[in-house]
Amino acid sequence: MFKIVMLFSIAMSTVLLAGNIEVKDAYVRAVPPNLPNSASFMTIINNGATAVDLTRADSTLADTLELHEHTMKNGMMVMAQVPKITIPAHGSVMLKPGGYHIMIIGLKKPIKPHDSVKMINLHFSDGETLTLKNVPVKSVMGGMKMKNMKMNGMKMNGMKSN
Ligand SMILES: [Cu+2]
Repeated sequence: MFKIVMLFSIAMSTVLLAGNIEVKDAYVRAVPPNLPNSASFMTIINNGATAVDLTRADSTLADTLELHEHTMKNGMMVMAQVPKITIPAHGSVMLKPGGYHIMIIGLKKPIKPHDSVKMINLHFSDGETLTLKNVPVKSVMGGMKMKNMKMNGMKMNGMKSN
C-alpha cells in the first residue's frame, strides 16, 4: 500500500517555483458539459520567512476565477469567496475538495477528464505571479463517497444564488 501511494505522488508531482512560492499537484476538476463552473486544487508551499497571500487568479479558461473556501455552517457545507489565501512562512496550504479552492466561473469551453488547461495565473502579495501551464483535468467525483457528492450538489446551488 505504501509503495502504491509513493508512486502515485511521484507521478503527480509537478513543481513550479516563483520567488519563495512553490505549487505542486495542481489540477482542475472535470465537469459535465452543461455545468458552467469548475474549480482548481493544488498545494501551495511557501519557502520564505514571511507569510505570503494568494490574492488573485486568472485564466483564459473562464471569465472569472475566485478564491473560495468551504466551511461548515449549521451542519451544512457552504462555500464563500475569500479575499486571500494565506500561505504561512515555511508552511503550505492545500487547496482541496471541501476546503480552499480556486473557483472557475463561466467556463468558455467544456473541460473533460484527460484534457489540460493551458494556463492559470496565480498572483501573490509579494508581487510574484506564477503561471501554471497545462494543468491536468481530473475527474474528482470518481473517487468520492456519497457524502461528498451531496456536498457537490450544495456547492452548485450555492453558486446559483450568488
Ligand atoms: Cu467555490
